[in-house]
Amino acid sequence: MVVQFVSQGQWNDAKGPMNIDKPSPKMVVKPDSPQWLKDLERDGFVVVKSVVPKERAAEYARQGEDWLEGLKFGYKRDDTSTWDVQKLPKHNHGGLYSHYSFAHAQFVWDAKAEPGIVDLFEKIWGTDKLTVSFDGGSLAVPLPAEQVQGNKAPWPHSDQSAYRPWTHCIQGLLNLLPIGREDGGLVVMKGTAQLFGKYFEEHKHLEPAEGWTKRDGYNWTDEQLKWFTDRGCEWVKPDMEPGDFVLWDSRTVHYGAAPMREKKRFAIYICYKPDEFMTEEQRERKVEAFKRGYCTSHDPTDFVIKDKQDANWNILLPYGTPELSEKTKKAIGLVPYS
Ligand SMILES: O=C(O)CCC(=O)C(=O)O
Ligand SMILES: [Fe+2]
Repeated sequence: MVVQFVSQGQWNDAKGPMNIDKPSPKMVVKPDSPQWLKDLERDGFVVVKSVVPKERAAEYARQGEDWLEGLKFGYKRDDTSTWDVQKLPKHNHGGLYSHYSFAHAQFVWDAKAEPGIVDLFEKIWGTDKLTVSFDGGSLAVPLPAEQVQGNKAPWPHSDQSAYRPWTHCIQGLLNLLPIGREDGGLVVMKGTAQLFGKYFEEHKHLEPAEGWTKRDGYNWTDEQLKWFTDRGCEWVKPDMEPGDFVLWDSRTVHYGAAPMREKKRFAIYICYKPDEFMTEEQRERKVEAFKRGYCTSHDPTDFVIKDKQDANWNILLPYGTPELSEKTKKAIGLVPYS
């Protein structure tokens, strides 16, 4: 079979890989489930403290610095004069990396294989047969506002199509550096996941002639967000320590705030879903994407390849191929679940 790659640039293509009619997995929440899982279901997000030991998370942050410096654009971790967009590899939103095979760096795979993290997703989905995403991460150093997409303005979005108003994907990120309310980091609007479907139901008249986008993404305007705040939703910017893990329903309105002050913000995006929801075609694409060193969107099953993976400025697998455990190889699709 010839593996078809559909890149993010083609997300709006109705024939894209979004498989709107495909079934979605269900979260397994019972009366005796852990509190964090009940909170995730109720609020659309949750911060789980100390999922990874602090020292190990701090080590991933150091390895993130090695990764940035090792690409030799001129950035030096301790020299603020090099904290400049010209001296950093190409990224989005002030430090979001989805090129240079970020997803396949050894430290990223080591983080994705952290037992505490895998355990969270096993509890969410009630299975240990999971498939993993190749999404990127944030190695955001403080940059002048004019060097950051949108001058560091919020970019509120959901990572799900209006045609999928139910739970379809739970996203996650491992936080690597201490961050407070005023620093860069994930900002979420609590309560929006549960109202996502109602919003589109009540606003059918706003549906464009060509329909809502079928890509798993939706950018919100301030005016639209007022509808949510009028119904009790509120912005939350959690304080986080290295090793804390945030989970959020892809319907939840969120964005990654760029560092506003002197502190860096490092995080690795990590997402697992039940393997049984992946088609054979998706598995073949995923394995091929792994071999090529491509980064994908966050959804481990209905993923798209990030734009411009084969651009002449991009370097695939700059540090070689990662070493993986048997369990991770299964989550990639390299080794079958028996
Ligand atoms: O950087 C962040 O915290 C958020 C990035 C984001 O929107 C995502 O991973 O879906
Ligand atoms: Fe997002």
